[in-house]
Amino acid sequence: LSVETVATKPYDGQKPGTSGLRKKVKVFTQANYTENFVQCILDANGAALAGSTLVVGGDGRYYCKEAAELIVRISAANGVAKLLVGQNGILSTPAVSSLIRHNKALGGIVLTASHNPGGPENDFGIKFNCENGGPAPDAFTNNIYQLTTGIKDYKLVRGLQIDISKVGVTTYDVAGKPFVVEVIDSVANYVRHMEEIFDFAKLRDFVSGKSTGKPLKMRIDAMNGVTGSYVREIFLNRLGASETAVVHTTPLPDFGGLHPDPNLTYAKDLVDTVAKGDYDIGAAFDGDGDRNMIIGSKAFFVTPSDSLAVIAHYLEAIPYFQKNGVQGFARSMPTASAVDLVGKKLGKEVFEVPTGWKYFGNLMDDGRLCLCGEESFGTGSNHIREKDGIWAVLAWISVMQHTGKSIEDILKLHWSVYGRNYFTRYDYEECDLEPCNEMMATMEKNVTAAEFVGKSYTSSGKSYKVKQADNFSYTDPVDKSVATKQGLRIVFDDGSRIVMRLSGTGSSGATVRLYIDSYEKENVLGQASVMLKPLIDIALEISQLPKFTGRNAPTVIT
Ligand code: VG1
Ligand code: CO
Repeated sequence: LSVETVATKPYDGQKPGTSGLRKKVKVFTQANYTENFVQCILDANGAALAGSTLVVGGDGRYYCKEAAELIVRISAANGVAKLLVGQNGILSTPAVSSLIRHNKALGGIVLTASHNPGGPENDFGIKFNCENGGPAPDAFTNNIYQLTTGIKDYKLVRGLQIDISKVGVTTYDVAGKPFVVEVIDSVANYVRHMEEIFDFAKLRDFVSGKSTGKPLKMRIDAMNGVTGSYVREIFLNRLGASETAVVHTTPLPDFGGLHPDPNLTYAKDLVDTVAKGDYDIGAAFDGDGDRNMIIGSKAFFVTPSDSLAVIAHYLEAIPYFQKNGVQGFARSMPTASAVDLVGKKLGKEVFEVPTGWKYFGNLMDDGRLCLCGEESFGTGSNHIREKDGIWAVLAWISVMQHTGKSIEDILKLHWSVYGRNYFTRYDYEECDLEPCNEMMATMEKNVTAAEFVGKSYTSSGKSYKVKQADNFSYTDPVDKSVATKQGLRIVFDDGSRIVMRLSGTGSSGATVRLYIDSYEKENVLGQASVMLKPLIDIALEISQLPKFTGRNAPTVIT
C-alpha cells in the first residue's frame, strides 16, 4: 500500500476545549475537517510518533466508526506502527486510558463528545490522550491548535481496507513497512482491570445477597451510551445482578434520543423510577462512561462533591488502596470542598485544580494523588488518568458492603462527623456568546476591584461578607505550568463560595455555569435549594446574569 499526500486548507476554530474538540457532526463531516485535525494530533507528537502504538475508540455515537477508519488510514500513512482499535470503534473513555497504560502506548484518540447529545444533527468530538493515559495537557493541545492554523496537507493510505467489526489482528505493508491493526474486544481489558482493583468475590456475594440474606436492589442506567456493554459484563455476568438491574444497555449512535448526561434533569427516568420503586442504589453514566451519578433509596441524591468525600473516607474498603496506599486527594476548583475535610482528618495533601481532568494527571504521575473528583459527576483514582463512572459505582457498592449501611445513612453519618457542604450548580445552556463574555468581563472588573473585599450582601435575612475574590489561576505543583482565568470566584467570611465560569465543552453559543457552595457544621439535614437560596440570589445580583443572558431560570440545576 502506498502513502498519498493530500492538499488541504486550515479550518478556523479547531481549538480543543476543556476536553477535546467538540462540534456538530456536520462540522466534522466537512471535506478534510476531521482529516486536518487528526493529522495535527499526530504531528503534535513529533518524532515519538514513528513506530509508536496508539489506541483508538469512542463512545459509539454517530460518525465514530467512520472517524475510526479514517484515523487508521491517516495513522498508517504517518509511520505509526500499531493501532489498537475497539471493536466497532467502541471504547469507553476510561477503557482507553486503561489500554494506553497497559500497552505502553504513545497515546490514544478518543472519539466522543461525552455528555453532549449524539446523532447526525448533534455533536461529535475528538480528544487526544497522552502516554500516561490522561487528556493531553494545555501545552499539547495549544500545539495541536497552532498546527491546525497552518496545515497544508495530510497523509493518507487511501487503499487500506479495514473491517473493525471483527476482533483480530491484520498486518499491512505500507510503503515497505509493516503496519498492524489489532481490533480488540471493547470490554475485556477494562473488566480485568476492575477485577484487580475491587474484591469481585465479596461484591458478588453482596450483590447476590449471599452474604446479607437479601440481594442488593440496583438500577444501573447506561443511558444508551458506551457503558452498556461494560455494565452487562460487570454487573450481570461478574457480579450476578438480575437482568432487571440494568437498563438502556445498548450503545446507540444517537443514544436513543437521550441526553446522556447523568444528572437530575437528564437522568430523570432513573430518578423517577428509583423514587417510586424499591431500590438500594441507582446509578447512571454519560455517553463515554467517565461520569457517574449515584442515588440511594427513594432517589436520595448524592452530590458528586459528597461522593468524593465519602469514597475518600472509606478508601480502605477497596483492595487497590490497601495494596498501593493512600496518597493525596484533589478536586476541581468549583467542586465543594467536602473532600478537603476528609484529607485534613486523615493527614493527606489536598489539591485544588482548574476544571478538567487533565489537571490531575501530573500529580498522579508524581505519586501525590490517588483520588480526585469534580462536581460535574466525575470521580476517579490513579488506576487510570480519566474519571471513571463504573469504577465509582463499584467503589460505592464496596462502601455499602463494608459499612452495611444504606446510602442515605452513609451520607448522614458522614455529615455528622464532618459537617455538610451544601452545593448546587446552575447551567444556562446555549446563551449568546457576546453578552456572556461581556457579563464575565464586567463581573471580573467588579469583583477584583479593591473595594469589593469587605463588602456585605444580604438576602432572605442571611448576610455574607466578601473575604476574597479573583479569577482563579493555578500553578501546577509538578511542572510549574500556569493556567489562568479558570473561573471567577468569590469567597465569603464563612467559607461559602460563588463561582462562575463559561463552559469549555459546548459546541455552540455559550453555557454559563454558576456554582454555589456553603458549609454548615451543625445544620446538616436541610434542603440544598432552601439553604442556598440567599446565596443564589446574591450571585444573580452580583453577576447581573438575568440582564446579560435574558434568562430567568437555568436550563439545568444539579
Ligand atoms: C465540563 C465539566 C468538567 C468536565 C468536562 C469534561 O466542562 O464542567 O468538570 O471535566 O465537562 O467532562 P465545562 O468546561 O463544560 O464546564 V466530559 O464527561 O464532557 O469529558
Ligand atoms: Co464524559
